[in-house]
Amino acid sequence: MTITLYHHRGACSLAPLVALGESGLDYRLSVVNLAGDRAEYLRVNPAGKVPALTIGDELLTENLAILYRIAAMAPAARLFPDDAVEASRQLSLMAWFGSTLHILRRQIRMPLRFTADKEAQAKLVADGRPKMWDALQDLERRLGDREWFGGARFGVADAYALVFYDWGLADGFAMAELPALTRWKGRMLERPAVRAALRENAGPLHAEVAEQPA
Ligand SMILES: N[C@@H](CCC(=O)N[C@@H](CS)C(=O)NCC(=O)O)C(=O)O
Repeated sequence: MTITLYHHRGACSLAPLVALGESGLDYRLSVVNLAGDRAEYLRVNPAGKVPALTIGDELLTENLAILYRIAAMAPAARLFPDDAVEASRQLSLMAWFGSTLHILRRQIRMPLRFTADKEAQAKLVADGRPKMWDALQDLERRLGDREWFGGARFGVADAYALVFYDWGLADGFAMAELPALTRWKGRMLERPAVRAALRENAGPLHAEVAEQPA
């Protein structure tokens, strides 16, 4: 069955791109340009958002579900815990990524999604930036002294967290002031699949790996 990931460079679809690389699964990458004509992509995913994963004729959307599915399709890669307690903690973390970090990012980068009122948009951005910084500091605390968001080993939660680290850099937050995340980012960039995914992306981490040998 053909697996295809639909990705927009610089978008949250970086997470499944990293996860697919780590999984060892065979997949096709389809890079879409959400800033351009979406007509063709809307035939694949009528919601028009990325990521989308197609598995044969099936369309799967939402990062949380896509990451879980990639891990389930590649059990040997051990990208998601088998243990129910640890699995529930990972789901809690990734649900927070989607419900809080991602929505704050939308607030500060796409306030038009919330209101057409220009003054209200400026207020959303101004109010959202300190909240985003608080959330990034929370991300730092959640990692704490663990090596990986995935727990004892790298997992799909790490692939997802990389999106918010990269966006933090892109949005001018002082990521270097977050020591645990900075060390984790160094470990992430040592992984060949992470570097390969970042080469297909856009943004600060893309620029960092683009200069390095594969
Ligand atoms: N909850 C969805 C969010 C997907 C999402 O909003 N993706 C953004 C890119 S990061 C997108 O496609 N934006 C285009 C749009 O909203 O039109 C998920 O986690 O997969």
